[in-house]
Amino acid sequence: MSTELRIDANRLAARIEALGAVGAIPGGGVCRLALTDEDRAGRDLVQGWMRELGLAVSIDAIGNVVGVRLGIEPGPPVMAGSHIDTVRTGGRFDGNLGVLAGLEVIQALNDAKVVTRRPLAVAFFTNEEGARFSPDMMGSLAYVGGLPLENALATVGIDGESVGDCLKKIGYQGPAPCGQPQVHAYVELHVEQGPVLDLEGITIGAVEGVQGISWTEFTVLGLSNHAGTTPMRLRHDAGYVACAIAHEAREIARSLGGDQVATVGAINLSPNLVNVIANRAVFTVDLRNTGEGVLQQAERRLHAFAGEIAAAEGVTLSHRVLARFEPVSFDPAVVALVEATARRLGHSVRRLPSGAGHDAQMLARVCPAGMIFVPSVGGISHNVKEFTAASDLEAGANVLLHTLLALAN
Ligand code: HGY
Ligand code: MN
Ligand code: MN
Repeated sequence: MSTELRIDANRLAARIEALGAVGAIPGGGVCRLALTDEDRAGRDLVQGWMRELGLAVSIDAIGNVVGVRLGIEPGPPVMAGSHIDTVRTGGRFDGNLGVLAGLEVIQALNDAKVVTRRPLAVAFFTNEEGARFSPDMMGSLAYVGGLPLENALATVGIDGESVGDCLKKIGYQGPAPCGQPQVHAYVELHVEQGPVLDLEGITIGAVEGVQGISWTEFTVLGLSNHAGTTPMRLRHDAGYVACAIAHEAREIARSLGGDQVATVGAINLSPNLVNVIANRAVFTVDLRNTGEGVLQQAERRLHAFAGEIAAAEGVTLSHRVLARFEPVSFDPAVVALVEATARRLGHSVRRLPSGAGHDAQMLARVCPAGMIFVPSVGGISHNVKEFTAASDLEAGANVLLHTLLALAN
């Protein structure tokens, strides 16, 4: 009977549209930075859908929201989840798809009056993006006990506000302890956000794991001076040092090759004026690699270069780690189940690693976890142009439905 079970693609599309209207920005994208009013509005909308579907909803102390559907037997649920916070120039699918497809699975089971042996749950985790408050995957990391709650609440974001204050302001500092309910198994449907599936014309990705992530914020302090009167030999130019390190980050990625990536996404100079030598530069370097050893090599080279160029320019350099996660491998049985389910439903499928971080990499610390990818057209994401074809959204949600059914029965 269950092999005929399918999700309702139009209902899923309607919810993606409705959630995409919350914090909508020109070009078809979304801006719902974690713990902002837009995030609250998105949370309220999704929580309302959870309740309409009969889920028992709990909100924990870091604002993670979990809706549980009873099974025939009590016990830890099989969970589908992701995030609904976005980067400032987000697409409508990043994170949102995994949560809304989870709700669509629940509604399809409700319509078919199918009750699973184990309970099912749908969750969205707080601040997966890490764009406002570091690290990324903060809520799911706290959920699995990888980050003490008080540290998470005390974290100050890029605009000077703390997680705890913002959580209170939007009314999502919940009563449930982090980590409840415990999870039997976790599956996350997500857009690939990279070019692989789209380029190869493959519908489903059976994700084998997530690459290592290293986020560092550097602060360079130099000496402001006149851009016209100061001879080059007398300069202590924070802007020059920041740009030199940014260039070196790219050089390191080029020379290491393979999976190594490097990004300087945020850079602030002060006083940031055309005719004043910058006395202060604050910027971030995002390094990632599927291999922990090579990632550490990249980090060593970056810090060695930064130290040398700072000494040569006579500026002071400090840094702080914003996020550092080693590569994660998903449970081989879950990866195989995703692959087999995709095949059984008649979809092309291949295994691949995830270039992006995901909540699934945190849940993998406490239960068997895996991910299902669907193609991102042109590999575009963290960009309002992010797009996935309706047929691929439907395929991914059906693979999620049957993967969850297999794990829950
Ligand atoms: O940065 C990431 O990989 C994710 O979008 N948080
Ligand atoms: Mn995401
Ligand atoms: Mn993202």
